[in-house]
Amino acid sequence: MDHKQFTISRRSFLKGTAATTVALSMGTLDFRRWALASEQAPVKRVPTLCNGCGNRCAIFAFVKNGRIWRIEGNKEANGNQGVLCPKGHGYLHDLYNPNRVRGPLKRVNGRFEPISWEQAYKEIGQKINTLLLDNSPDTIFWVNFPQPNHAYALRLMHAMRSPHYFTHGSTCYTARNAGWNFTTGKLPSNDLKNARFIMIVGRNPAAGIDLGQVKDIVKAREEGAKLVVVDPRCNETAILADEWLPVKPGTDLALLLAMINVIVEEKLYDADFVEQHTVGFDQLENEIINYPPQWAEKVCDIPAETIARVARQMAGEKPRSLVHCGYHGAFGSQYLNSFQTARAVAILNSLLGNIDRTGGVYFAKSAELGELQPVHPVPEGPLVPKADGTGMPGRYPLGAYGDGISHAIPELALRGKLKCGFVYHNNPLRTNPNPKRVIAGYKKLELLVVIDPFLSETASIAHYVLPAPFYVEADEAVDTNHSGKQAQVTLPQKAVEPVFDTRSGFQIITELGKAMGVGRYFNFTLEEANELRLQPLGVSLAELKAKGVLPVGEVWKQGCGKLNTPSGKVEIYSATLERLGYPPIPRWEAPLVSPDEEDPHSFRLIHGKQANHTHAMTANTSYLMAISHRYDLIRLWINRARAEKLGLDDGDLVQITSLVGKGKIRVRLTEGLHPSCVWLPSGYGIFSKHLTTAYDQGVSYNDFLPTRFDPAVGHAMSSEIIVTLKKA
Ligand SMILES: Nc1nc2c(c(=O)[nH]1)N[C@H]1C(S)=C(S)[C@@H](COP(=O)(O)OP(=O)(O)OC[C@H]3O[C@@H](n4cnc5c(=O)[nH]c(N)nc54)[C@H](O)[C@@H]3O)O[C@H]1N2
Ligand SMILES: Nc1nc2c(c(=O)[nH]1)N[C@H]1C(S)=C(S)[C@@H](COP(=O)(O)OP(=O)(O)OC[C@H]3O[C@@H](n4cnc5c(=O)[nH]c(N)nc54)[C@H](O)[C@@H]3O)O[C@H]1N2
Ligand code: SF4
Ligand SMILES: [Mo]
Repeated sequence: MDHKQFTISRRSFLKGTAATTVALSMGTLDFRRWALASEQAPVKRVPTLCNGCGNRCAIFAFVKNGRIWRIEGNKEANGNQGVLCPKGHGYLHDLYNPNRVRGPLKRVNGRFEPISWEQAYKEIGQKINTLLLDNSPDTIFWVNFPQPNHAYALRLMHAMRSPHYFTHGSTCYTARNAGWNFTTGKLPSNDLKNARFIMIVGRNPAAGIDLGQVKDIVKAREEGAKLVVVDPRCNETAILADEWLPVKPGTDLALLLAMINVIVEEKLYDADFVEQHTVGFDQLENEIINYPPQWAEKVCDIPAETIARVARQMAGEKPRSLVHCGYHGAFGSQYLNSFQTARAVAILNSLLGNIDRTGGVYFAKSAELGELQPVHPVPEGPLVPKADGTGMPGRYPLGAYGDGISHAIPELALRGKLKCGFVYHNNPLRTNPNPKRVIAGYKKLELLVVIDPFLSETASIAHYVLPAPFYVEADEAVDTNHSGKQAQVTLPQKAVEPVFDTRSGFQIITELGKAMGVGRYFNFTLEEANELRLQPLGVSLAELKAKGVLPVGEVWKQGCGKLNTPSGKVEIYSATLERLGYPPIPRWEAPLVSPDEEDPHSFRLIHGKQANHTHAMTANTSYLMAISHRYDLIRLWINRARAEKLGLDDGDLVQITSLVGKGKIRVRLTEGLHPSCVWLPSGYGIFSKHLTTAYDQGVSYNDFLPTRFDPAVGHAMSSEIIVTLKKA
């Protein structure tokens, strides 16, 4: 929607939601009173993890007189290396956001009413048991943002004998992961700091923030490394680069195949590595002759000489040369060819001989937590496979079974396969494609329970909302996400008393287990579970509580060993893919849809992160939204020459229309974008009226994206959108 003037007024900050009930604890929420009382108060420093995004940077929370005062990065952590981003600082203040859910809620005649935790659990448990009298156990599901806490959510689904545990993977990374898994058996990390040459394809760590990666890139650049950024848009990481390659969106595969062509034809590859650690190079040689740079130039719009020059530069620095493993932007879950693009990235790296090498891509050390058994029994587990078809021949055989295809949940609900669900740290109504369809699907459920600190779009239609604590209010399960040259374990810890009537995620999951009749699998406390999980790592919970981050296990050493693929080597040629009916060697595959080149109004809609927002989750954080308004960030990027053909000036309002959606937004004219597309920041378009700061600001790419499933992996293909643009 149109840009509105924005100021953080004390009135809007303190205005609560209609649904909230428990009175504000003014002792904690009134800044002035707190500031006066805390002037002389001692400062407590608590190590914990930021929850402003999935990076979960290690931090210290500084607490004064019961209130969080500021946070600081923990230098020991692999991931953030002592620094924090604006989202982390800004999101912290949502602890005191009056829009928070203040106690359990039940929807009665379309309105939320406060109820006690005990009543909520009792009613949810009874409803599920009644539903299960008529339906099989696999009609229950749980979907969440992947976090260690959720080992217990998976346990809950398994205790209920349902296979239906999902993450957001199908809208984020499943094509990238599958491409790597089918090629090297595992997803590597990037040893950016030690690289001499880095090419990044549609990954933007400077705004799709990864703080450690940005630090490493800066360090490598200081040591003389070259950086090439491939992106239809001159993104924030390109600012650090030697060269920006403005690729036509959806055609990175052509660019990569042509680079492979140059490296193979000119024999610039690491012959020893290829000989010892790969299978299928001969077949690659036969296929790759079809993709010379002159061919690629016509497909991807990067000049043939540039492709050849960059390929030679890259090979010249091998093995301390890498193509970034990717994440979301170009081939996480975007295009029909994303899986093949990820394969091409993996193969190009292997030709550089850089797999598990310093300055290349390496298999980071990640902590392997212990199990709860034999002390606590393992649930019997599901009786049938997932209904979404992940990992099944004939359905989505390349999909990740553990993640499932969460954007299929609405379809499964509409078909009556799912009847009852739990949504935890996930907001499918806003983060899944095609909201009308998602709303129809989730509304069809006979029971929807949402666990969230806020009344998100999804929470707004739930039967029950269980208020999650804000991250600094609760102790949770030990975390392992700070992988690196040496594995680390980390601990999300409570720094302040809960402001509202919330319970920890761990407590909610285990208490739901008890209410749902499977309490025998949840007879442990968080403390006991955390201790059991740390046991094989040789570190104590007490030590972890004090430090926040602890290194565990051996330090990584370079050298490619036996890989976790059927051949034990890099599978340039994959017999598994051949057996499943997919190209065993990457070959060109066009994106599913393309804009009409004859129509000046037709564009591909692409999107991406801005540094001050996480998904659509922080749009309601007033400090972060203030940055958006201050710098006029809620705008659609459009190539200047194309905008002028449509009679558009900078800041004009346009109408965007796709097969499934319509919306209005102001434009930003730029030379820094490929002319075939428009680019939308992905952090806006909140339509939950309970989120008073974010409501009705901007639009979301999901508004325009039809419900699609990549035929092999099942991901959302979230940049396969053609829109028409008209001046509004
Ligand atoms: N600020 C911020 N940081 C985040 C997050 C966040 O929401 N906000 N989320 C975290 C999460 S969950 C993720 S998955 C990562 C995502 O991190 P990234 O993968 O870096 O995320 P994006 O910004 O979606 O995409 C990166 C770039 O891909 C470009 N792109 C789009 N289409 C194409 C294409 O066809 N080809 C090429 N070459 N480039 C293309 C976009 O213009 C964008 O600049 O960020 C993490 N960090
Ligand atoms: N519109 C839009 N859609 C997207 C993206 C985007 O940038 N914009 N990005 C895509 C990508 S890369 C990803 S990874 C997915 C992510 O999408 P989702 O997995 O849906 O995650 P988020 O949007 O980050 O957060 C969802 C909800 O978690 C709640 N939450 C925050 N902290 C907690 C907590 O501690 N406990 C609990 N229980 N809840 C909490 C937030 O209030 C929010 O309502 O979305 C994909 N789809
Ligand atoms: S990147 Fe920023 S928001 Fe994400 S965890 Fe780190 S500090 Fe928090
Ligand atoms: Mo993501």
